[in-house]
Amino acid sequence: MTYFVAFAIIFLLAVVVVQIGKLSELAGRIRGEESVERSSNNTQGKALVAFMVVFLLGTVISAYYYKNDMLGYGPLTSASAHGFELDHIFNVTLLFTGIVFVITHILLFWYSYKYRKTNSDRKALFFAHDTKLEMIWTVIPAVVMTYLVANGLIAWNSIFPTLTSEDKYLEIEATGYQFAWDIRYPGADGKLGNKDFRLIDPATNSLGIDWRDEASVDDIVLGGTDKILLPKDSLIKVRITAKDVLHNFYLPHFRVKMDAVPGLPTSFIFTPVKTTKEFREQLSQFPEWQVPADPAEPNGPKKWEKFEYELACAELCGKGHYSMRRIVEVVEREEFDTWLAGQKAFYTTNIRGTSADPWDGKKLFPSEIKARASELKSDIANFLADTTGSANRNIQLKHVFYNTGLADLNSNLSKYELDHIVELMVKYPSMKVELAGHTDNVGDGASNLALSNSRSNNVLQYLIGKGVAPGRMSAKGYGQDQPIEPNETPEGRQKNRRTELRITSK
Ligand SMILES: [Cu+2]
Repeated sequence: MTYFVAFAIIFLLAVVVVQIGKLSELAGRIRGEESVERSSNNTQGKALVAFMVVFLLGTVISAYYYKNDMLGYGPLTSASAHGFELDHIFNVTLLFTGIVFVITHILLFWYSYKYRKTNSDRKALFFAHDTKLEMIWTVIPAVVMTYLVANGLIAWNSIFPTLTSEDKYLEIEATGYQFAWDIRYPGADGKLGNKDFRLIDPATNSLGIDWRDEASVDDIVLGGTDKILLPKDSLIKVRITAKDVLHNFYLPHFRVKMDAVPGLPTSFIFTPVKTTKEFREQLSQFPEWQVPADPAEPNGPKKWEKFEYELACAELCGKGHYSMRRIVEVVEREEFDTWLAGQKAFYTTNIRGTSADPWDGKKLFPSEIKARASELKSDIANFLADTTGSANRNIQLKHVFYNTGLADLNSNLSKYELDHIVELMVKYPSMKVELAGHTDNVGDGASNLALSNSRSNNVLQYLIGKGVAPGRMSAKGYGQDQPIEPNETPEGRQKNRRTELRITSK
C-alpha cells in the first residue's frame, strides 16, 4: 500500500511539472520569446549562485557537524596500529579532492551566472588548442595522482608485510557462509591444521578440517554467537575464506576489510592497540556517548558503556546478510591466553572416538595424556578422602587399549595411564585394588568372560612388571554381566568394553 501511495505521489508530481512547463511555454508565446528568455536566464543564473552558496556551506557544515560519526575522527580514531596510517591517507586524499571540489564547484556555478545570456550579443570565445592550458590540467592532476597512488602503495606494503616463520603472530581463520562466520583458532601448537573441501560434512565437519593433520586436533572453532576474543598489542593474521558466495570480512574500528572469496584464500594482518575497555574510555570523553544506551531507560547504562567492537560482512550476500554481525572483544594478552587455554578443541568434543576419528586407538595426544593424568589423580584422591561413602570406587581406565578382539595389551598406548597408576600406587601405599574386565554382549557369554579375565590379568601383569607388589592387586573378568550402557548401539557397546580399577581397600 505504502509503495502504491508513494508511486501515485511521484506520478502526480510529474504531471504537475509537465503542466507547469506547458503553461510557461504558452505564457512565453503570449509575451514574446525574447523577453521571457532574458528574465528566465537571469532567474536561473541567480538560482545557480544561490545553489553554489547553499550547497558549499551545506557540505562544509554537515561534514563538520557529523565529523564525530565518521571513522578516523573524534571518538572513532583507530583501534589498530595500521589504522592511523590508513586514516592519514584518507585525510590526504580528502584534502586534495576537497580543494578540487571547492574550486570546481565555485567556478562551475559562478561562470554559469557570469556568462548567462544577457542583452548584449556576447559570443563564446573559440580556440582550438592551447598548449599552456593542456599542460596545466594534465601535469597537475598527474603529479597529484602519482603522489596519492605512490603513498597508497607504500602504506599497503607496510600494512601487509611478508610474515616469515620467525615472526611472532597469531593466525586465526574466518570462514564466511550464508549467514555466519566460523572462526578457528590454533590450539597450544599455534598452528591451524589443514583443510580440504572434499572433507566437508555439514553434520560433523563443516569446515572440512583434515584430522589426519596433527596440527588440527587442538584447533578451536567458535560457536556461531561466541564473542571473538583478540589479544591487544599482538600481530594477528586472519585467513579469510568463504564457502558459498562472496562475503567481506570487515572490522570497521580496526580498519580491516577484505573480501572472502570462495576458493581463493585472502588474508589481513593487523595489530589491535586498544582493548574494548580502553576504547570505551575513549568514547566516554565525548558528550554524544554520554547519553543513555537505551532511551527508554534514562538511568540505565550509558552508550559508551555498551559499546562493542564488531565484525560485519560488508558484502550484500543475501537476505540474512545482517546476521553475520559478531561481537569482537580485545583484551590484554594474559586474559586472552587464559581464555584460549580454556576453550575445548573441536576435535576433542566432536570427533575423538567417533568413526570420523583417524587416530582412534592409534594415538594419544600430549594434552589428552596430561588431562587424563590429572583426572585419574583427582578421582583416586576423591575416593580416598571421602568419608560419606558416596564417592565412586570404580575408576574406568579410559586410556587402556587392547589389540582388536584379543587380550593383548597395546602397551604403546596404555603405558601412559598404567604408569600413572603405578605412581599413584606408590603415593598411596596402603591402597589395594581389583582390576575388573568387562565386555559387550556380542558373541557368547563364556568366551566374553574368558576374554575379560585375560585382559584384566594382562593389566595386572603389566603393573607387577612395573614393581607394584602383587599382594595389593587382583584381577577379575566379569564378561558381559555388568554393562554401563545399553548394548543396542555401537557407542553403547564401546563403552561397555572397558577395564576398571576398583579400589577395594584404602
Ligand atoms: Cu556475507
